[in-house]
Amino acid sequence: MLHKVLRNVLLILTLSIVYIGGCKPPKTYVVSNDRMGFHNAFITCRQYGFEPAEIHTIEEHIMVEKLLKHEKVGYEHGFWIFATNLDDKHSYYWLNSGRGLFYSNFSRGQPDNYKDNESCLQVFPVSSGHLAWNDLPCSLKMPFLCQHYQKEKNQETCEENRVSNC
Ligand SMILES: [Ca+2]
Repeated sequence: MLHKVLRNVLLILTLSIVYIGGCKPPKTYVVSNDRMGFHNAFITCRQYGFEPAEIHTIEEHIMVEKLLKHEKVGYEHGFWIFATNLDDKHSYYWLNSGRGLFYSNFSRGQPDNYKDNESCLQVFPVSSGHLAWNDLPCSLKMPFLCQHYQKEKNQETCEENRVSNC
């Protein structure tokens, strides 16, 4: 009986790994150096044919760090990422997907809602090679990040695996 339960648990774990590691197409981030407010930037990502960028994991945060080579430190050298708390001042969420911030990487003391006027998130250089998150007024004009999912050559196979395995 116990063996049967353990075998079923292992099967579920294995299928979860297939789904996460094998079926999800890789995400790529894209930088736009056009400076605009948060909402215009959000729309512009879509006009480019991309999604507004979201950072859901430490691995994705590191991807962004590798992408944004920088020499200068400070929030004025940051990029919009698309989380906001405009709906609920106590809770940030990703505007495109509607997901909560299950992962975050805020700079020390942030988000501070400075002058009760900060509801949109940026990622900015805090030291050489490292980025952190900060809340800012949504009207500030800043470069921004978009994202897209790469379609792999074997995506049809991947879709078939998802139907049969997941
Ligand atoms: Ca802030």
